[in-house]
Amino acid sequence: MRTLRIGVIDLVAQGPTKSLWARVMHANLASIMPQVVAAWCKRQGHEVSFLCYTGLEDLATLLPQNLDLVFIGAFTESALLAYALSNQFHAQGTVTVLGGPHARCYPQDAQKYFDYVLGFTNESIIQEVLLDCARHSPLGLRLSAQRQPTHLPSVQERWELIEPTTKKAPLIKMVPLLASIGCPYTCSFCIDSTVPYQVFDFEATKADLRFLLTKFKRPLVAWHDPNFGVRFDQLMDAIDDAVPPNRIDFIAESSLSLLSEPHLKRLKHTGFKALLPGIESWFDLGEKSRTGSIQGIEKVRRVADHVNLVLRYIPYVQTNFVLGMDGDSGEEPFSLTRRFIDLAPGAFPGYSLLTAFGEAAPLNLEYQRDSRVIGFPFTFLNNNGAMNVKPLNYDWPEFYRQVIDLTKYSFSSRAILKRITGTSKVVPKWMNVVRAVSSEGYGRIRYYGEIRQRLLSDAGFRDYFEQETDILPEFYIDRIRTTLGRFWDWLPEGAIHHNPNAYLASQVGTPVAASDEERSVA
Ligand code: B12
Ligand code: SF4
Repeated sequence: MRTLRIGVIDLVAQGPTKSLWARVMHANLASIMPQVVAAWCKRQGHEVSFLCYTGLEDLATLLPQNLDLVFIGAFTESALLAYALSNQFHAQGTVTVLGGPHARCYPQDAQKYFDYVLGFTNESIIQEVLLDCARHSPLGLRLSAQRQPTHLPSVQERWELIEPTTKKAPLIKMVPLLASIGCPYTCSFCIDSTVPYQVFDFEATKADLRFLLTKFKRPLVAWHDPNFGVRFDQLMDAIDDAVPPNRIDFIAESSLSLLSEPHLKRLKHTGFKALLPGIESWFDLGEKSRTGSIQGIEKVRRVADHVNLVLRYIPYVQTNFVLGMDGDSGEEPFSLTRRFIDLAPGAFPGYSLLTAFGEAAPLNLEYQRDSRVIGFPFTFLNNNGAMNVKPLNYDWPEFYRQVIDLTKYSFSSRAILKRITGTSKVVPKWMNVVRAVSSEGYGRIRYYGEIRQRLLSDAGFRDYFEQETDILPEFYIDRIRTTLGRFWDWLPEGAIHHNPNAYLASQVGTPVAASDEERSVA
């Protein structure tokens, strides 16, 4: 096979930006898989250029002009940038491949703009793409392994890709790692609810951690495991075997059900500094927060006690909530969350608007069957730019009123002050304030306020939310144009729109073209 000139782009940004958040944090949000794909291509002897695009780089000059093939990793919020880039690369004769959350969630749409759209990706899938390396039009090929990969190239092998990315982060420098993949829980809204839990080889994890100790005085590791520590003792034994106590700072997403006091003691001893447990709802998903069938105020008290316990051991805690779930109705879910903020003032509340990401989760089929999914452009599908599921128990202005009140309460001066006193260390205190006064806190209050105002005053805007028209309000088109900057000119015709019910259509046997069928490779 001839040596290919390959580019791999990890899209962290949605377009060019100079924001402070992008400068400080974007490089810390880099994904692992684009590095893995680049390493697999190198193993095959190809010439590989790698770029983590944080929005600050000049994409045109950083990658060679005459690439044979380019891999792009993208979340749905960056999908339109990915489509524009693919279009630009096609114009130069480069074959394009999309992987990552967007490819998994919206494969039918992505096929229109890429030559290959990858689901679960292992080394053989990449080899297959490299061997074929051809334009596929009008629909790209969908390829997926039958399961998630069982091993990944080591940090040492990927170091030449990791190092330039961490260098872009001026203050905090996180290195992402994965000790496991999938999840044994079955939260019906989650992409991992149907992905079997599997642990990577503990010896490989140990080797990665030992290697990082040779590269940083005090490494900061962000575990990307969907649910860290399911096989808690074995994993912690492995970490403790490789790393002296408290020599590496760790961050992880974990469910409260895994965070018992003995586990917390151990996590503290090992060096865990931040945990992000999901609470999601006061009326649903009790198994995640160890509250079983308990709901409402009783659940609030239990969870607040538990989170306060976590805060005694771990300096930074973010509690994640999903707003607008079907189990919620009226004022109560929001007032309960306000109560929780009073009872556990040290935790940073992370809010997501209910979002059905294409075929991510089984629950999305139900929403599509009930015609409740709205085709907001991908740019806004990041858990807060738009809620693309029509709420079951709220009308839109009322829902946004509740969300705005809750956000204001969460980031009021009083709550910020209580959060400062409720956290023990300087960096967490600082992080809590910055996040509250930045786009995440104050910025969202402004944004949601504008949406609500338009819902009340602009009939066309409201009609779009009520699914009475497909005409996308100018407001959204303007924002996409601003977000994409110079890439707007490369956005393929029609890319702003997608079929919000494509998942359902694929399930009920809508006829598909031959190249539309997904081929599974073991
Ligand atoms: C860890 C994680 C994060 C981390 C790390 C993100 C990162 N850059 O990887 C942090 C906390 C930073 C994060 C942030 C966000 N996240 Co997140 N995150 C996850 C989580 C929990 C695990 C994902 C993971 O790494 N799995 C392990 C990998 C190996 O498996 P995988 O993702 O299935 O990938 C496979 C294939 O997709 C493919 N693949 C993946 N990438 C690539 C790239 C290429 C080039 C190729 C060829 C293949 C390929 O290979 C893998 C192996 O088969 C998932 C939820 C979950 N339970 O899975 C959400 C999830 C991915 N996040 C999500 C979202 C929405 C976000 C945010 C937009 C939230 C926000 N508002 O800030 C941001 C976006 C950040 C960004 N732009 O980079 C959504 C994505 C939905 C979508 N279609 O876009 C998910 C699915 C959660 C959800 N709400 O359902 N997230
Ligand atoms: S515990 Fe977390 S990762 Fe696991 S299925 Fe539920 S939401 Fe998904």
